[in-house]
Amino acid sequence: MLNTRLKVSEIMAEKYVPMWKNLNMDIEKHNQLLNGLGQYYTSVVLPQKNRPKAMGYFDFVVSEIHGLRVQELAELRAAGKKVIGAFCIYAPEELAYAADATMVGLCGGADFSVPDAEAVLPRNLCPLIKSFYGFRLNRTCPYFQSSDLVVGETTCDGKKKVYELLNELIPTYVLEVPHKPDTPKGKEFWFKELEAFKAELEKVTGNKITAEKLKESIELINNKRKALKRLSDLRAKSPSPISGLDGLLIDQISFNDDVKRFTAKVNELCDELDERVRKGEGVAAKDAPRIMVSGCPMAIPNWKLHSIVQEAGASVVVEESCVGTRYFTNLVEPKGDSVNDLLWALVEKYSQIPCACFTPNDRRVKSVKELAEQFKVEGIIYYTLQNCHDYNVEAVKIERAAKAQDLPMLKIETDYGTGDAAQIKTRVEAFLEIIRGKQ
Ligand code: BJ8
Repeated sequence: MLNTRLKVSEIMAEKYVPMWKNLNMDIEKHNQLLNGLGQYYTSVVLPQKNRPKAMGYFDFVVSEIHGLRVQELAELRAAGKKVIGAFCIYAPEELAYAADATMVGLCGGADFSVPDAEAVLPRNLCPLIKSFYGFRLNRTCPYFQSSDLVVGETTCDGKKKVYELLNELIPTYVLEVPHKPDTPKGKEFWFKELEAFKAELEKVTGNKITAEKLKESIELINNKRKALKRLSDLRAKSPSPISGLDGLLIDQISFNDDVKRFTAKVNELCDELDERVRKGEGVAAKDAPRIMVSGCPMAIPNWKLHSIVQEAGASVVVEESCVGTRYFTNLVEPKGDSVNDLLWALVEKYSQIPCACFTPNDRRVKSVKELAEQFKVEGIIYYTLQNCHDYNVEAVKIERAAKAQDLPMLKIETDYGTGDAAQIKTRVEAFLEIIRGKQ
C-alpha cells in the first residue's frame, strides 16, 4: 500500500495540481522531482528490515511531503497566518511561532535543482546552497512557494552572498550572527539582532510578540527538542533499536511537519523503542560497528552516506550535525518572565550551537568527544560537503580529538550526486574493516 502511495506523481498530481498551480509551481518539472523522490524512498528507506511500526507515520509524511503538509500551510495562510522559511538552526523559530507564524526548513538536500542553480551561480559552491537556490529558481519546492518571508543568516560566505540574489526572487531577511557568539560582545550583538527580528516578524505578521506568546512558543519548541533528544538517547542503547537512516529521516522531517503533531508522533515512536530496548531488540547485527556521522547538515532527501554505511553492515547511531544533535541538545531556559528575559534565554541557547562557521568552536570538539562516549562509538565518519571551507578545515581538530580517544576517523567530502557512491562505498568498507580489526 505504501509503495503505491509513494508513486506520487499520478496520485498527487490529480489531487494537488490546483494547489501547486496556485503556488505558481512548474508542474511538469515538479512531477519529475516527485517521481525521483518516490523511487529513491522506495528503494532506500522502505526496504530496511525490522522497522518500528510507528515509522508508518513518518513514511506517510514523506509520501505527502508536497501534498497534505503544503495544503495545511495553504489553509493557515488562507486564515491570515504567515509562513516563514529558514535555512539554519540559528533562525529562532520560537520568535516565529510567538508571532503566530509557522516556520519551515528550506535547506536543499537534492541534486535535482543543482543544474538550474549552476546556470547562474559558480559551480564550485556548496551543493546545499546551489540546491536551495535552484529550487527557488525552478519553482519546484512548495515550501519556498508557500513562504511569505525567508530568513537567511550571515553564517558562511556562500550563503551570505546567495541571499542577496535570493532577495531578488523572494523577500529575504538576513540575520547577522556574531562570529564569536560566546563572548559578552557577541551575546549583546545577538540580543539586538533578535530584537530587530522580532520587530520584523511583528511587521510581517501584524501580530505583537508578547511575553506570554513567547513563553508558549518556547515551551512548544522545547517539547519538540526534548522528544528528539529522547529518540537520540534511545539510539545510544546497545543494540540500537532503530536504524540510523530512520533516525536521520525523523530529524529531517522535524523542520517541516506541524510541531505539536510531530512531537507527539516522535514520543509514540520512543514508547515503542523503549519496549524494544527492554527486550534487547536491535535493528543491526550485534557486532555491527557503531558509527558517528559528524559534519555538514543533511537536508531531506540526502540519504546517500547513511544508506551506504548501513548496506556495508554498520550502524549509524548519532549525527553530530544541525540535522541531529546540534539542533536539539540544548533547550531554551528562561530565568524570568519579561520579553527581555525570554530574549536573553534565546541568546543563551543559540550561542551554544557549535557550528563550524564560528570561532573558536571548541564546544564542538568537546561535544564530539562526549557523544563518542555516550553512544559507544567505534568510528567517526566526518562528512563535509564540497566547497564548505568551515567544516572542511574543522575536520583537522575533530580528527585530533578522535585520535586522542583512539577512534578511527574517515573523512568524506562529497556532493549530492551519485557519481562518487561506488568510491565512497569502497572507502567505507575499508574503514569498517579497520574497526572490525579492533573489535
Ligand atoms: S548552524 S551548519 S545550519 S550554518 S554546508 S551552507 S556552512 S558551505 S549549513 Fe549550517 Fe546553520 Fe551552521 Fe548549522 Fe555553508 Fe558549509 Fe554549505 Fe553549510
